[in-house]
Amino acid sequence: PTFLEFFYSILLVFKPQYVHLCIIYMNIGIICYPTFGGSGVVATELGKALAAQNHNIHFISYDQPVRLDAFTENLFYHEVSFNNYPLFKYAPYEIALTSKIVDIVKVHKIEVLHVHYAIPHAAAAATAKHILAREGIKIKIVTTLHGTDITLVGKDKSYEPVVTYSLQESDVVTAVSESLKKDTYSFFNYTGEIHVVPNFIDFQRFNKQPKDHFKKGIAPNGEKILVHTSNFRKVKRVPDVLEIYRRVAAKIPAKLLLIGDGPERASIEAECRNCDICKDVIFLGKQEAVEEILSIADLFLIPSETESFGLAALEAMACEVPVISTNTGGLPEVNIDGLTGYTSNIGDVDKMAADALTILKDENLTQFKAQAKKHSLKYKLKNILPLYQALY
Ligand code: GMT
Repeated sequence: PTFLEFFYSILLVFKPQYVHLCIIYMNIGIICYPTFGGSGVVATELGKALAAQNHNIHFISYDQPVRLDAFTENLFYHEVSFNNYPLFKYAPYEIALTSKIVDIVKVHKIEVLHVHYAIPHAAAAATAKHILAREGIKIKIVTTLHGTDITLVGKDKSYEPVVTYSLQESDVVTAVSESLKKDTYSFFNYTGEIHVVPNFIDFQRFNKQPKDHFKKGIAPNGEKILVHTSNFRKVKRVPDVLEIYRRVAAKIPAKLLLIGDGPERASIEAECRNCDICKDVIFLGKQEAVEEILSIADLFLIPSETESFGLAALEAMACEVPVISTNTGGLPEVNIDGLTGYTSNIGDVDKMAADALTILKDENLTQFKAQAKKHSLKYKLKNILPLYQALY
């Protein structure tokens, strides 16, 4: 390594909080899904943190990212709009995105494109890179894999050639957990390096807040409060959440709060209305201030079939809420079995309920809460941001 690289590595290890001082401010394009999903949240929070360090950040997406809520002079949003002509059966979003990337790179002198999610973002970035190269403009692509792009979409053989090509065309590939890195190597013919950069938390926001009045309203008789947050897709196994809750509520007074919305919600809610637990299960829908609800929770349930990291679990832990999860994907890297909660095989609702009851015992709960919080601190923004900056 050069002297500067050596100096930088030392700084990164021992004083990561000062790393930004030796970085030249860059023009960075961030391409992400704008929705409530974890990949959009990570991309947006990352962009905001980079802008706070004086980089110029340009978000490119089809809608304003949900967490991009405040004005900053060096943070921009460029909407990808496209017309669907009668000839097109499907709107050509990827082509509109590619053209937008080319335009923004030229106008704003973007040096690095950080794309979140392989399909179609990394593929569009790769095409844009080639178009720009023909005009003598060089850009670098950092692709971050978030999970479903690899574990679900990527496994669909019809997407495999494009995902492999997108990985090969990226200058840097990152994955959010060791598990996702392993899956990527096993599903795709990609031999380049994959850097693991986990999800992170902004502890200024995700902290246990004094919300006792709110807790009394939900659980007036001191019932334990169980919480689940998701996009209600099949992969989240929300029926397992209800089964775990049913077993817990049979033993101790408890309430269940369900946050989020998605394709499975209507049927699950309808089914819930017809059964005995209905009055103690509250569907809250999409919520902005998740941290306020987590602040009154005693236990977080995430029995997903696959989860590359589990940002929702980490957000819960940051608010001192222990976690019951499956042991799939990156979840065991986040939820440490026996310390921050418990992990189980997919669908083993009996064990998950028994573990939940163990955690909720008054003599155990305080310790589990403290351990969950302590472990979550490993993922503070200050620790993770320099890892991306070093890659840029
Ligand atoms: O959880 C989801 O279904 C949303 C999904 C997404 O693509 O936005 O989240 C994925 O990325 C998050 C951020 O890296 C991870 O924390 C989630 O674990 C991951 N979801 C799955 O793997 C199912």
